[in-house]
Amino acid sequence: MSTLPDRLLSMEKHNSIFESAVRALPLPVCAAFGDAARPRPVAFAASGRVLGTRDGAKVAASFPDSVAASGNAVLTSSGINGNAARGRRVAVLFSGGPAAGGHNIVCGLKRALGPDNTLLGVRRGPKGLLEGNLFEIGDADVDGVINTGGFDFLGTDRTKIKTAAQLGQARETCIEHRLDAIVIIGGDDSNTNAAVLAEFLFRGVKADGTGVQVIGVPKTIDGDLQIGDLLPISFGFDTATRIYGEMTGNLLQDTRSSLKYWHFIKLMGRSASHVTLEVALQTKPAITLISEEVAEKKQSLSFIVDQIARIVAARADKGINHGVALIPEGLIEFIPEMNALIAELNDALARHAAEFAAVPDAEKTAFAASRLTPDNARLLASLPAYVVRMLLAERDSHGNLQVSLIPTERLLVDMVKTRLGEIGARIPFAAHCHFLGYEGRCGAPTLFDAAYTYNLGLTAGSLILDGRTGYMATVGGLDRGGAPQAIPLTGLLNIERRHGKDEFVIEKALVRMDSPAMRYLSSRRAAWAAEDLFCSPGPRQLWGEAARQMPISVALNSGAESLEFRIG
Ligand code: FBP
Repeated sequence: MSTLPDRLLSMEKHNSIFESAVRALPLPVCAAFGDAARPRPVAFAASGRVLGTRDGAKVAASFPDSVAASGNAVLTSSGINGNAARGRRVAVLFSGGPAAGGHNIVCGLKRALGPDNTLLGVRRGPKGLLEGNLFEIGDADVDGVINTGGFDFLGTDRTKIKTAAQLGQARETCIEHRLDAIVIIGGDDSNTNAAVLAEFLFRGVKADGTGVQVIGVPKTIDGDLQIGDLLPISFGFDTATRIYGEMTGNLLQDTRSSLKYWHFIKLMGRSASHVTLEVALQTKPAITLISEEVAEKKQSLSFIVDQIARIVAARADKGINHGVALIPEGLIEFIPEMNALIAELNDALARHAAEFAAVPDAEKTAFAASRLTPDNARLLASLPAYVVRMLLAERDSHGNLQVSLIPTERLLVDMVKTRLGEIGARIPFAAHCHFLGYEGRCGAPTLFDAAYTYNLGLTAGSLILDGRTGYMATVGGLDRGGAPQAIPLTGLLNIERRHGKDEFVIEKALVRMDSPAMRYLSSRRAAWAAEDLFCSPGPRQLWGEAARQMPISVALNSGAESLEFRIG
């Protein structure tokens, strides 16, 4: 009989009671794949729906092989593939920030490929592909990671495969490892990369002159990779928002229990506010800022502070000296005057990079200010040192400001405090700041994400065995049983000016003011500010009624009749 210390020892390396239990969790599959216990790959046919963008002609000129092959037609399943390819060697990689459910894509892919094909994992993301860092994935490997969170099985990174040299390296890896296909699991940029790679590898890689297939899979907790009804949400969003929702709910419960604190919570999502919107819909806090609304209504920093101070004061009048404010991570870049300042700073710092690096720390702010227009220099001088430090900090590998490092929540608390002082009345305002970000990216997937990603893996594998390339694997009809489908990547590309250059991109989907989810928030926000109407979504569940919930914003925006998702 084993002792308790033995039992504890046996739980090391991903064998907690929970992890062991979730590995046995059965996953539903779309009816198209047949029996859930032995899903089979499907074949695809054009659905009659053709995609096009405003830059379609330029896309066709730069991606001739891909566009000629797909005709930019969306594909849907035409039934079990009785003629599925065999002997294929397929590589899979993660790209960008982690998102819950990634491991299940690898599992679904392995199941779809079956014993007649070989699945290889690429370690450390796109960089690993360039370096040829691959290993064969066995059945035991996928059994060990199914339904677990994180990307740690393979690792990830943010390398973009863009230059001729990088494309050449990727081709070398394909030749060295005799690859027939690559699956790239990533966000908007990574799927753009997948389109570029699909075109580059379309032909002439193998000795017989044929190419290597490339399939993208849509990932990001930020929720900013959406394509109408074809892709209502990327995977990882549900898990992240449920984790933040639980934590926000707990804080709301604390505010009403201890009756003395405000909590300003910044939520991850560097460009879009989908995460913040979803957490607001789940928890109903007193204040929710939405970056896209701030930009659209051209709200200044001072206006935002005023609005918050007014709500704090009105609640204080009723004896409510507590509350929660939700703040999107990317807010600062959406405030018009801050956006102008950041844009000018980006240019100035890039132009004077060497000089700036040589300037002593104490003189960096003055140096930067001297390179700005008077308005921007004044704005920079008005900001607290802890914000200025981050505004001047090193850009990320793509030249972007690292917004997650800017303590916007602290800036707002400090400014609201000052504004309340100016109002005159002695309004109690004790505030704590939080940043909920990394906590949500690697949690064990919700049932929604676990089932969704397993089916995405089955879809990606099916596309490969059906000989397709240049598509994004998706699953449609998530409230109606689910159906495998494929979106031609070239049908999503547009041209955007980035860092002074025209680039093909898949545009980020921002929160739209006229979306049903945003309209719902707008209709309830005043009531949630006036009194405590919050609710606590609780911990995410994998069994029972609460397990079957899909994101509220996704249900609202897709016109679903309930919050229940249905796959299989
Ligand atoms: P992806 O777009 O790659 O999915 O990553 C999104 C994100 O989680 C953002 O919300 C956040 O700003 C960023 O990653 C942080 O990235 P890093 O891991 O590089 O700190």
